[in-house]
Formats: sequence, C-alpha cells, structure tokens
Amino acid sequence: MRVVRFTASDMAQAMRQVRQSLGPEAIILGTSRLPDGGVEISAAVDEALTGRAAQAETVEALNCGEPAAPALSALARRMEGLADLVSRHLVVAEASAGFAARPEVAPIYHHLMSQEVAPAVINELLADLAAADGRGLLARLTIRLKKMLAVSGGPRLGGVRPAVWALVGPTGVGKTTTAAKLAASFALRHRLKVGLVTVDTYRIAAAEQIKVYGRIMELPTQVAGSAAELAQAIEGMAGLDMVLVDTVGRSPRDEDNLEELKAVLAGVPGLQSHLVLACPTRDADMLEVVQGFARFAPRSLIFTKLDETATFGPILNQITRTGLPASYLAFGQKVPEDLEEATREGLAKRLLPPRRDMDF
Ligand SMILES: Nc1nc2c(ncn2[C@@H]2O[C@H](COP(=O)(O)OP(=O)(O)OP(=O)(O)O)[C@@H](O)[C@H]2O)c(=O)[nH]1
Ligand SMILES: [Mg+2]
Repeated sequence: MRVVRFTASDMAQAMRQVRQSLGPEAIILGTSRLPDGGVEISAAVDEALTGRAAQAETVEALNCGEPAAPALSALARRMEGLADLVSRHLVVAEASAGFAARPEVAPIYHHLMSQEVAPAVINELLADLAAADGRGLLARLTIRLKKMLAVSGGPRLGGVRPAVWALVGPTGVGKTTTAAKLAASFALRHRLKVGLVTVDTYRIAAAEQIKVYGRIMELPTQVAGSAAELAQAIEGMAGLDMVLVDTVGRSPRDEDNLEELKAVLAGVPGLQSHLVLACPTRDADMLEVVQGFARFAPRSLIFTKLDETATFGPILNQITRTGLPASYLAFGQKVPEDLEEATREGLAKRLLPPRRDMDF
C-alpha cells in the first residue's frame, strides 16, 4: 500500500487530485486543515488490487519493500491487512463527516451506504456533487451513476462462428441455469443457432442437468472432460452461431483447480469467459472471486440472484473495480424468463431510492 499526501485550496479540489492520481479505489486515511487555509488529504491505494502506480510523493516509511525473512514477510502482510482495515474505517468516518453533515447530501449518502456501495465509490459519486449547492443533486448523481455503470449487453458475433462463451465462477452461483437462460434467449430472441457444452464432469448429474435443458430447448449438447474433448465438441458444432460452455464451480482460493479449468478452456482459441457472480455475496468475498477468476480474463460480469437481495451496491463496486461491464442480470430460478440484458437504467434504478422517497 502506498500513502500519498495531496494539498489543495479546498476539499473538493483535493479529492479530485486523489481520484486523478490514485483512481476510485483510493482510501482516505485522514484530512487536515493547513495554516494557510488550504487542506491536506492523506490517501492510499493498494497497488496489489488496482495495479495502478501512484504518481505523487510517497511516504517512504510505509513503503518498506519486500522483507527478506519469511516470518517478517508474514508480519508485513498482517500489518498491511490491519492498515487496510483501519483505513477503511477511517474513510467511512471521513465520508460520514463530510457527506452526512450536509443536509442536502445526507439522505442520498445514507441510501448509498445502506446499498453497501464502497466508500471509495461513494466518494467518486458524491465528491463534486456534494460541493455544489444541492439543487438538482439527484439528477446529476443519476447521470454520473449511469456513466459509471458500464454494460455490454447482448451477444456480439464477430466473423468467427461459432462464438464461444464460457460461464465461469464459484460454486452454486447459477452458471448452469444462466447458461440455459442465455441459450434460450440467443435462440429465441436473437434467432441464433445455439449449442450447449458442459465441461463439468466433476459434479454428479452436472452433465445430465445440461442435457435436460438441451432436450427441452431442442439444442445440441455435448459433454467434454478435457481441452482436447472441448475443442472436438466445438468443432462438431461448426455450423452454429454460438456455443455456451458451462463450467464446474470452483472456489477463488483453489489455485490448482482454477488452473486446471483454465487449461481446459484454453483448448478453444477465441473462447470468451464471462464471470458469474451471485448478488447476495458479501462485497469483500465478491472481490476475492473477481481476483481469483482474473486469470480467465473475463469479458463481462453476469450478476445472478438479484431476487434474493435488496442490496445492489456490490454490483457497482465490482464494475468500478474491475473496469468490466455487466452483461446480464438474473433474478429468479425460472428458465428462460428470469434473465435480462444489463442496462444502465435498470442498474441505476435498483441502486437509487424509489421515486416516492426522493424528497432530496
Ligand atoms: N433465486 C435465484 N436462484 C437462482 C438463480 N440462478 C440460479 N438459481 C438457483 O441456484 C441454484 C444453483 O444453480 P446452478 O445453475 O446449478 O448453479 P451453478 O453455478 O451451475 O452450480 P455448480 O455447477 O454446482 O457450481 C439452483 O437452485 C438454481 O435454480 C437466480 O437468479 N435467482
Ligand atoms: Mg453448474
């Protein structure tokens, strides 16, 4: 973690500098007023998470490099974890002090907090808006929110057919169900010739699950247990527009099995992975999933089980952190109907308070 100090004549300018230099993941460690009337913000960014290097002055004392001994290294990691925890609390305190104290901003600030939007993302959303006089705040916030909510939507087929989409993600998030919903949507709505393949030969009845969906929708289905079998299955579907590959659920911490799955999917050049995330998952756990599955270089995020929660902040948090667009949203167990293409409007509506509560 790198700690950087920013000075400016007012808080809004200093916050802008923080975001420009360190990005939306910046964590505010503290603020203070300078004798000349300006303000100073100490902010930090975890480069391991963002891969972004800070441009400004670094406080060397906290940036002590890789210690030699393993015991020291473990201690350094624990210290870093603690520093992160403390800084997260500080940023909440800082944001609360700033936004909660302003009557015109406080209701929307509290709403975003209750939606579990990450403090760094709230700062990004509200910083400049909060500096204004409060008029038209919600309208400006909605515009900014929609800008941040990147979406990719429906299937984009290039010259190579079939386009191959693999749904990857942790166990039980709805990969198989979503693959079936997508297959139905692509076949019925987009009138594409669609096939289904599962590479889940691990879970009992996984192959049967996909075959049943294939039978009901009258789509060709295949089971593949290795990179070579997957490549062969896709070759056998050469006349189709689109093939959906259902994969075995894996823990983001299970390095070996994730690498094994990666090797299987590598059998098909041009295959696109899409990461499936279940909305009721805690934000910190979702972040771990995103990090663990980064090795698949996913093209989009698919959010499922929206019907099982009323807290949608983690969707915005993951889009902001990863820079990946949301492509589809699933909101129930019914195949094919409980699925929609992600839109900025649909996501913003879920994140903002209902209209009747918008008296700010
Ligand atoms: N409420 C709700 N349930 C869902 C949704 N999507 C899937 N499910 C349910 O979640 C459970 C797991 O779904 P699967 O599609 O088998 O999940 P998976 O990710 O393929 O699971 P594994 O292959 O075991 O890793 C099933 O009971 C589905 O009906 C959704 O959007 N909302
Ligand atoms: Mg499955």
